[in-house]
Amino acid sequence: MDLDVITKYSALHAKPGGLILQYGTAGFRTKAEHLDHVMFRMGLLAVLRSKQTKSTIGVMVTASHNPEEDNGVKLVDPLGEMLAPSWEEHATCLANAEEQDMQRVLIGIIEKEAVNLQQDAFVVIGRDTRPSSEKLSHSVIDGVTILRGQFHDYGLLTTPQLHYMVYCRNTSGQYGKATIEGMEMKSNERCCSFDGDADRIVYYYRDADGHFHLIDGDKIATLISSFLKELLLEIGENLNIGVVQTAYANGSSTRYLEEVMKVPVYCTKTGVKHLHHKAQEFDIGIYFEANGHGTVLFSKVAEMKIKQLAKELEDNKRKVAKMLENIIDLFNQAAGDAISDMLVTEAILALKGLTIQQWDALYTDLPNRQLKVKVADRQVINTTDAERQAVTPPGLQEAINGLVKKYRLSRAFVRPSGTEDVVRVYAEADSQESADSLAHEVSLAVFQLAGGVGERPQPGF
Ligand code: 16G
Ligand code: MG
Repeated sequence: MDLDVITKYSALHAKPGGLILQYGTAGFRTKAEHLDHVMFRMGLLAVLRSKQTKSTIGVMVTASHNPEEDNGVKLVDPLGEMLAPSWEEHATCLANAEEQDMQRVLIGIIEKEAVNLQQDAFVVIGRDTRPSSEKLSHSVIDGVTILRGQFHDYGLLTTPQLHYMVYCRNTSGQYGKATIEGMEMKSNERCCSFDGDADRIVYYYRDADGHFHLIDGDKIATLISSFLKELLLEIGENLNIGVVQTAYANGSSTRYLEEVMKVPVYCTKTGVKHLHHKAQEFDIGIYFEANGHGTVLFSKVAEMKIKQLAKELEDNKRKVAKMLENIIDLFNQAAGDAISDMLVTEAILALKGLTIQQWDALYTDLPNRQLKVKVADRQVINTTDAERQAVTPPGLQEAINGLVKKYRLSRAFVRPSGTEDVVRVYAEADSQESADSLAHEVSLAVFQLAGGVGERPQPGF
């Protein structure tokens, strides 16, 4: 061990003089700006602990629930547990040693714990999503490498995942496989995902040939609408159902809802508030964006009627009315809610005995493509007809109409994004090739007529 090299590198992660921190309940935590030296030194300490235990040690950079400006670090012991208390003391001493005392403290730990410096060391590192975490985890890595430890940086990881990785690695895979890929998607198995704040949901599966099938908000709306319509038919109740979509709804879904299921479909501007508002006009308003935002709203009148029927009707009809009454409670009528939508979907699939493949087969999505175009000012694009027609800039809608005519079963529209500084382009057609080519041509029209900036849109995706 070259102590001079360590001292030299330590100075690059210099400790603010006089700063005293404690390895507390869950490691060190304080303002991120005060933690660089702690991270470097915990990298050193993890290597020593790894050498001593002849095991992989974990280092997690996180301050859990603390405010964003804070950060923290904790070490994970060989069986995935928290660091042994005697080493917590070493951690505190090492973190608090002034620069000139660092070497001495380090040697003290090596001697006290009889660390064999010839032993190999391996450290695994994880971090949370705080803006400061990436840089701080690099300081940990600096500490590990300067002591010639090997490492694997998992990047973003939950804390329990890191504990799990350490445990798996130290038990030669007996406890489990040290992998973060999450679940394994077996063929034809039903899967679903939520977005980060759990207000969107999509289902999907991989078929026996390995093809991925996405079951989006449109198909969820279709499943729910058909189920509710069937129940209403069974109890002979003629409540007014409406399905609300946006221009992003796949053309096949709209056609299926209108022509096969015979439910009226309405199109609003993109954004939950627009769909929600429209859905309030019906006894039962089913709204979903293709991207998975959605729920079902029941008017007070509908709710009362269903509750009354659940009391009045008999036998099977009563059961059906009761089922409707229960499903009202399962929906979150305040806003689309991935968890409640999943429970509704699971209940419907179970009650109808439907597999995900049967559900998927209700209709086949038209191939489609979405693209973004950068323009100087996206507000030059104004739309009407629920964003399906561009009113300005002049000539743009005419150009789109001309392009759409070249393809079969085609449709395209453009709109300024409400969340990013781009113009979004959507195109669908009878084949993927056509949808891709139409989207590209429309992008070029936007670029030319709406003040495109940077490179012209290129074909190919
Ligand atoms: C927001 C909207 C979502 C919409 C998306 C469109 C809510 C809660 N979320 O995420 O409904 O689909 O924006 O984004 O309203 P864009 O305007 O960038 O295409
Ligand atoms: Mg969301």
